[in-house]
Amino acid sequence: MKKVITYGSFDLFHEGHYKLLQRAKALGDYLIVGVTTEHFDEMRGKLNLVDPIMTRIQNVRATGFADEIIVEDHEGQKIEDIQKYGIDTFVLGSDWVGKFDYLEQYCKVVYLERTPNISSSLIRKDRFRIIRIGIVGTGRITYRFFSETSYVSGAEVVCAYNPERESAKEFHDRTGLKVYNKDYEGFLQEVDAVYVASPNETHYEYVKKALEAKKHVLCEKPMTFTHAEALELYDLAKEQEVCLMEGIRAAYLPGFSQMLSVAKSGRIGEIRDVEATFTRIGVPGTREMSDAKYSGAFLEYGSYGMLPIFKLLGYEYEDVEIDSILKDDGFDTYTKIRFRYPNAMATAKAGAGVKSEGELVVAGTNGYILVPSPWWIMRSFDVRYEDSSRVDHYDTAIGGTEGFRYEISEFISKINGTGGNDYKLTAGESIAMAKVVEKFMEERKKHW
Ligand code: C2G
Repeated sequence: MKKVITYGSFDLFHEGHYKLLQRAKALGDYLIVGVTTEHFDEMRGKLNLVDPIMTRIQNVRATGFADEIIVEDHEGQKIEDIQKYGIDTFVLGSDWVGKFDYLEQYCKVVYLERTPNISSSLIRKDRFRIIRIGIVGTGRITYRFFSETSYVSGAEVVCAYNPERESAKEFHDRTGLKVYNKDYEGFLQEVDAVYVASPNETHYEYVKKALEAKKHVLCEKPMTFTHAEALELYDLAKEQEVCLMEGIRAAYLPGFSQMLSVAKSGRIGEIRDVEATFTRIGVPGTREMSDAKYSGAFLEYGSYGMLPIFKLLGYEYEDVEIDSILKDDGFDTYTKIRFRYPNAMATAKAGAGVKSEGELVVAGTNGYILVPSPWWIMRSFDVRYEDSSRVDHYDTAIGGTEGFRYEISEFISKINGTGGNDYKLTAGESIAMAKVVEKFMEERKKHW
């Protein structure tokens, strides 16, 4: 008898799950399905689960494909199960390609093609539904977005759009997803929400069209180059009753929220200064290292620095000054943005092709907060005082390498109306950033 095993959360049970179980069963005579516990999902960093384990087990059972259902509750259990049950084939969907190759020493490992565009037939239409996401642009970041979505229950990337044929083909070859070349409207019809990660100068148009088609939008920063455009897009989103979110990843990390609440609790007294640095030496020739018109240090990384400043001091500053070191063609390799508030100062430093310590320091009248580099992937921070022997240390775990999944999870909970207010990054903060972006663009224009 040939035994097959597969695992999953099987939350919001849908067609993709059904087809996977069906094909897994067909690979042998006896199928064992491991359903994850809430605790295990939390441990492996899977976010947004809705159904309790009993419901998820019942849904798997109802397919009739599973001969036996077990519970997966700890790391390393897959190896134990394979040996315990005498498994011949381990099966998982193609979103996990390569991740379980290490099991090949115990049994055959098969990755089955994921069901690319899950239809609504099996999707619950009541409380929550699966949000079908389309990706606009197919650059490097979108591969990470795609794989991190596997860790967010209730979200599925179903297709992509990119007019550049080569990049589109590569994305299709690597993910199996349908990629639209021309028909943006047709692409929009297939999805509930879009993630816009196209070149900066195209964000506004893509976002606007998506909002007009009543699609929820998560857009990479900077969303627009002008204050008026940002206002217009947020107004449009409101009118169309859809979510619009700017993708400044650091804003959505659990550690960032914790740091903000410690800073605002009065522990360090009154805040007098915020200094945030984000620098990167990227690959020469890439857009973020060479596009003098729509990229550079400020446009790529400036929003990160403005984030803690606006969160901690608000955006009613008295004055802002932007100072850049420009190359001959106008590309800013290093930019400092200085804000003056009635009782505080703040500086955001951004570098593209310049490297500095990527830390965040919040200075107060009783002490200071130090977030070590890279502060935008916040894993820990210290509260320090005049007495240098006193240090309060905070550790905050994040799932995945950069915490992309928290941003996606926030997007999904907002769409489902479970995310509460948009306090993590408000429309007001995002619009205020656009105002600074506009000032930067205006000043740089003078260079030409
Ligand atoms: N799946 C699919 N098509 C989809 C969505 C999911 O084929 N459109 C597959 C997944 O690849 C996985 C199974 O359905 O093999 C269950 O998916 P999830 O419930 O999302 O579980 P997952 O997080 O993939 O669990 O130990 C747990 C496993 O490692 C993976």
